Amino acid sequence: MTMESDNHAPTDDRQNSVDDARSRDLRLSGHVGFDSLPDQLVNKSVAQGFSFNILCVGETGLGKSTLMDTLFNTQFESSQAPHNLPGVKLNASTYELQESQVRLKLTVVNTVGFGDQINKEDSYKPIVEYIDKQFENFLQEELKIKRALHSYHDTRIHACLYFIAPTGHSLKSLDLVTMKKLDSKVNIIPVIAKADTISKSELHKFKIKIMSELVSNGVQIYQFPTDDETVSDLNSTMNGHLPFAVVGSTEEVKMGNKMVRARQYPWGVVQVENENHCDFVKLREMLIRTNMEDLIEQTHTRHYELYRRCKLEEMGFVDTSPENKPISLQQTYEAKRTEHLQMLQQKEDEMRQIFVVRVKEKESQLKHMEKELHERFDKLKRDHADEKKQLDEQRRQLEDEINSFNRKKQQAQEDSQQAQTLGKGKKK
Ligand SMILES: Nc1nc2c(ncn2[C@@H]2O[C@H](COP(=O)(O)OP(=O)(O)OP(=O)(O)O)[C@@H](O)[C@H]2O)c(=O)[nH]1
Ligand SMILES: [Mg+2]
Repeated sequence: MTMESDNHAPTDDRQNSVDDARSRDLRLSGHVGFDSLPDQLVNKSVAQGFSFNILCVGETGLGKSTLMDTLFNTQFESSQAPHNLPGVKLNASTYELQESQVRLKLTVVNTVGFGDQINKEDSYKPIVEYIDKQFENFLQEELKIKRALHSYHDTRIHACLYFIAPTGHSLKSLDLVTMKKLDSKVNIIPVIAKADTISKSELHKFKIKIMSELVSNGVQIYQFPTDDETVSDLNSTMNGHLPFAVVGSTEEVKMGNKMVRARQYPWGVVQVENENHCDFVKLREMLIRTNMEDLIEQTHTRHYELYRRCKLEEMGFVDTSPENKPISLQQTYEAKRTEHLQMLQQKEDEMRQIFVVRVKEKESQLKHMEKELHERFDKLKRDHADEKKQLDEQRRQLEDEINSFNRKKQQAQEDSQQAQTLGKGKKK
């Protein structure tokens, strides 16, 4: 056993980095027991059970449900989708499966009506929305004060089986657009559906064509991991077989003295689990038996991480300041809070100013109106006085006229009386 001694009293800084700097290899003198940690982990995981979620994207009637039934050797509930739906819908069903002691909560999500619309421009949207919604649900659970992640039913999509129609030509633009939109959100495993309908040589060319189209369009499909040396050879060989050409069938046919799952034709039998007939076994091996855990891990560490990062950045959280100094969540929160309060204060001030301006405006308007009223009143008073003056004048003139008329009338009367008296005197 080797032990280094350090007599220097550690400073605070050194204390912080002390764990890394001082970690030393020690040999144990006897059995301690922490070598059971992996077993403890396995037992705990087995007791907890596992969740796995598969999304099947593909045109109506391409054999999605049949392949799922074939892969899990069971009969999931499914019904034929009509071809006249106005848009794409997603249909999720969850099942509890058990094999030996291992419980698996499996969710199968199917696209319904995919590829059936005349305008397929928005076909990818419901799929992207569904995937994002599952990420969002997980993020919300993670951000809760009282989290229950150990009992949380994780519905994030771990694998997306993308069903390509066995045309033998090339990928449709719908396939390329959809895969491009999904590749940063989910592990895509492309499969050529109903591969029994295409000849061997055509299939070979078709596979090469598909892969080159995916590469030239920058579509990232899931690569089986090659870093773990126990499976690196198998996985790298399988990466070379992508996209898997699959055949599904729940029908059993007698071959020799064994019943095998197959599709029977007038000219022969296509055996689902025969590697010379199709890649079904390869798909099952890769998806379920070798890389299920990696698919779950990649979903969490790559796709969910990206969603989480974008979402938190959108909300204004950052890890480093513009000066490249680390910022804690609390600092960001405090800064955001101060910013928010300042904004509120600013808004309040602005509103107060606007209020004051409005009051002033109203006041001056009222004053102006009052002034106008006064002016009108004064004018009316003046007009009234003028009118009165005029009327007085007219009355005076009238009175003068009446007086002069009366005088004239009296004069006339006096004159006529005089004339009468004079006339009588002459007659006599
Ligand atoms: N030739 C061939 N036919 C298949 C294969 N898989 C399924 N079929 C047939 O294709 C038809 C549709 O299969 P489904 O599994 O219902 O297809 P689906 O994609 O789930 O259809 P929807 O859910 O209605 O969109 C059925 O008649 C199947 O028997 C296959 O690998 N090869
Ligand atoms: Mg179906």
